[in-house]
Amino acid sequence: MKANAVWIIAVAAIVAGMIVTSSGGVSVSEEFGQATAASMREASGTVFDWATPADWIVSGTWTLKCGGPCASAEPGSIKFDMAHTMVMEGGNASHAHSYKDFAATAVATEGDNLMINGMITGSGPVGTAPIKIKLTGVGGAGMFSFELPENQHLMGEISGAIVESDD
Ligand SMILES: [Cu+2]
Repeated sequence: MKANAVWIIAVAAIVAGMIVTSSGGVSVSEEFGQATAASMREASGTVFDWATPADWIVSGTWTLKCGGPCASAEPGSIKFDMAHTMVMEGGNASHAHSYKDFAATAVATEGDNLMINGMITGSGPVGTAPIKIKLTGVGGAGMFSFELPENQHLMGEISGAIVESDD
């Protein structure tokens, strides 16, 4: 009986050690594949916000691919795509915009935030315009926003979420 008890304690100790070792080595950020503002190479997510001057509901998706860490990427290697619908309260005047030919001019990081400025061409009355893209809280419950500061069709900062980000 005594020998069996020792054997059981020894096995239990080994199993407990294996459990501690296997769970102790993986950090939460690695397990979920989330990037930091400094290491992030690509991200994608949603746009969902109100826009002025009319009461437009803007809803869509975006994708950012930097071909390396965005924070240190050459502006020429940064690809950004976006498409969204615009619909007035009550479901009127529904239409869509797609964007192409993004050309980054500046990239900056500040803590968990990543800012990219550039030019983009949006379909319809958006046209070719400067765009400011902001990813805040990269690595956590991150937010996305864009602004077309010189555009009259889609005014103000339009927000959304970072759904996925990868190193
Ligand atoms: Cu529109």
